[in-house]
Amino acid sequence: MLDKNGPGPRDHPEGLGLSFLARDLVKTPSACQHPHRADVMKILLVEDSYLERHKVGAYLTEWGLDHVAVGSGTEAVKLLEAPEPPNLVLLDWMLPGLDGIDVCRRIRKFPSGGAYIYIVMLTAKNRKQDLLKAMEAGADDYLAKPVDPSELRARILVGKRILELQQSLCFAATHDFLTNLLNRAEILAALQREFSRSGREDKPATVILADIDHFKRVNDTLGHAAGDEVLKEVAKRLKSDLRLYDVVGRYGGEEFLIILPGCDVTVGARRANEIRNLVGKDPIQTPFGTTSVTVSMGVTVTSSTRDHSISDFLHEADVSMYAAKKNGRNRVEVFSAASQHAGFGQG
Ligand code: GH3
Ligand code: MG
Ligand code: MG
Ligand code: MG
Repeated sequence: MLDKNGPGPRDHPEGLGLSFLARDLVKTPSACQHPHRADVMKILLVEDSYLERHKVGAYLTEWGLDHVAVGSGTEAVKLLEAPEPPNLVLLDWMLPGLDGIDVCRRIRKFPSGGAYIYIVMLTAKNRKQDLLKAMEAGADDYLAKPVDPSELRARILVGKRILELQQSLCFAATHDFLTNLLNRAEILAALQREFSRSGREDKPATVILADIDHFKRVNDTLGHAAGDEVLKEVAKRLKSDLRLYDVVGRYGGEEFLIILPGCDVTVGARRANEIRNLVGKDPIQTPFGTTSVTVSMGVTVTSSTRDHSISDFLHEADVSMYAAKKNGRNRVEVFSAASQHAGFGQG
């Protein structure tokens, strides 16, 4: 257990807090991770009484639950506003400074788009009007103190189930069902975010539009089901060459959009060519037969000095991708404002 407030050197808030925050620095492109791969539940215990915090923390440790503990509402809000926050909060009502109700209200005002935070209020108060107040402030459940371990465990089980359900729904709403890549709306949202960020920080981002060559032939010769398998494998290969902050999504039927933050046009074109090579290198085996596919790619780069919107960059990537088709397929073309296109041939 990470107790950020307990006494003694092992419980020093900075030391223990750091490892938690360092782990949180690993960002994901979307708030919704694949439900099977995600750490479904991370618990935050907010309790100002050291004895109570220690007691509840000991239960959580005994049940093998990933958790961190703090002793004030202010610390809780700070942790919840950091990247990859805990998603189930056991929240004491009476706290110094920000109390449990204040924390609830703050959590519910967080910008939408983050993962849902499930709140269980822990309190000695048990009058009906208090319950209503907690629920109105945004609490999902309520547990009377002193905490009974069986009741606590039951409440946590319900919370876990709700969080799993929420994550499945969130993943389904933001990802393509066939390839598990980001869907069109999400990759466009990621492009918008990256475009704003690259403008703010004055750093380029490479945008790549990749289209499978002669994909219709795969469907025509091996069947639509084989085509689906090929799309899944191409998606896997596209993803396998990306860094932590790169994003890829299914833009259309057999078209994919890749965003490489921080890559200028030279690096972006080189990386596009590496990805292109990787996709076409090995044949793809499907239960319906083996085939090989290649991709044509159009590359452009965002820049704060050009008066462009994201649809302009998408248009540039599209124009370049069509130039790659025209120039023989299985190649990368880079958009250039001066000549419209500069070639980046087969490798
Ligand atoms: P080009 O090299 O010019 O891109 O040729 P192409 O055959 O890839 O392009 P075209 O636009 O003629 O055909 C795209 C094909 O992709 C047609 C469509 O049936 C197929 N397709 C789109 N989405 C899916 C899908 O989800 N599954 C399968 N199996 N096929 C799909
Ligand atoms: Mg208290
Ligand atoms: Mg196409
Ligand atoms: Mg195609």
